[in-house]
Amino acid sequence: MAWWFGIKLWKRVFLGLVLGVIFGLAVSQFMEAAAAEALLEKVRVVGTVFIRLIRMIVVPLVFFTLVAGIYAMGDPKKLGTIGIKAFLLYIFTTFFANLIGLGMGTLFQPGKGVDLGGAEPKVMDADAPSLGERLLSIIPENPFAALVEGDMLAVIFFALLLGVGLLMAREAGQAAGRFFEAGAEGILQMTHIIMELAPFGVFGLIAYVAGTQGIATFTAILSLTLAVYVGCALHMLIVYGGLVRVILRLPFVDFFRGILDPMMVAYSTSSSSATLPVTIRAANENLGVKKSVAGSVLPLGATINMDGTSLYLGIVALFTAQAFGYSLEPQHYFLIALTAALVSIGTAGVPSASLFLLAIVLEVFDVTPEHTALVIGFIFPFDRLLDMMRTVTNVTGDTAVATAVAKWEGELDEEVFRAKPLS
Ligand code: DAS
Repeated sequence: MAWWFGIKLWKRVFLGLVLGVIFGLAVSQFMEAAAAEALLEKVRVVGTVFIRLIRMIVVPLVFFTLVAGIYAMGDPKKLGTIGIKAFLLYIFTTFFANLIGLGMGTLFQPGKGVDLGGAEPKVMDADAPSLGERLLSIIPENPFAALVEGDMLAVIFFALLLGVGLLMAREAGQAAGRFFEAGAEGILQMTHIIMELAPFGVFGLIAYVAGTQGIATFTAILSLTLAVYVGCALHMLIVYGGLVRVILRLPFVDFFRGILDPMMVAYSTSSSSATLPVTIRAANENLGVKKSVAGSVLPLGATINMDGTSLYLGIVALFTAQAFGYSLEPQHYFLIALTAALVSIGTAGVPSASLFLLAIVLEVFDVTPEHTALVIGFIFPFDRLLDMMRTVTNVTGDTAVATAVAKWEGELDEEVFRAKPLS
């Protein structure tokens, strides 16, 4: 068995992913439907166990690493500069994500000639909170309720303030600061244990998706899938690769090699927040991003920085205009980009979260509620495929911003960045 642990973790996870696709497609091709569904449900259980385990540590991890991260800064003013630099980089990278998204939507014309008439209309839940309500809910009325409900934005807001409070308490805050640092370390170590299950969990998740969605999904929305996959790949290579290589003067390959684990987990779970423990561990242990930055910028990014989502929403908006024949004026493109960026800030880091906020973007060029329901109904069965790629992009963007902020703040250990990842 030692040989198994001798293989790098990301290779084991990748093996799980590839075998999962092969197994899922084989089962759906060669077994009769009911038996195949029953078998895939059983295999999926391993994936569900894995997802529950990493979800279990997300809220305590974010709370402990954020308080410990702020406390490790030693100076509340540092939080300000780190926050401002991170936020400016979020805007900078999202701007390019929107350009690429609208470019892909125009280039691939994914909606041309697509007949959505047969789709089962899907109306989003009318009581979804508006963007304004969502932004106001960042301030928790009861932080313990926010922790229990896993309301990430509220947990982040409270943890930021608590960290600053402990810093201002000086000696009186030391014991608590150390408590949160120890707690964060302990929970991060739990990630190591949980990640040993990743290859099997990813196998179960992907086998189910491949077996139930099958190759047919690709053909049904091939051009939409291609537009999203090519757009996300270009964004990651050019924008994040360019940020790391050209602006930070750091080796491009070492960056992507250092985040293969979180990229695999993001692709398999389609959830930025479920991937967060792996993202924090990889940024800290493989890229040398110190805890003060990894513990503050990454939880924030996993919640409000979603370039893949913004890129995807732009493409789906053009898909809708092409499929139903809405003519777009130049200002519509700008408004689609702006709204997609805002919606991506409000998107939760969970599977298919942004698909149900699509209506906000489609309102920009007065898409009828019927057409909106038809588009969501058409994409929903396949959205997992698109969500996997946009979530990888979201997580990669968070890590690129954390690396940049750490480098600019002198909180990046370049020795570690350039070294081969250990696990
Ligand atoms: N799946 C979301 C995430 O976790 C992104 C989305 O739904 O667009 O990042």
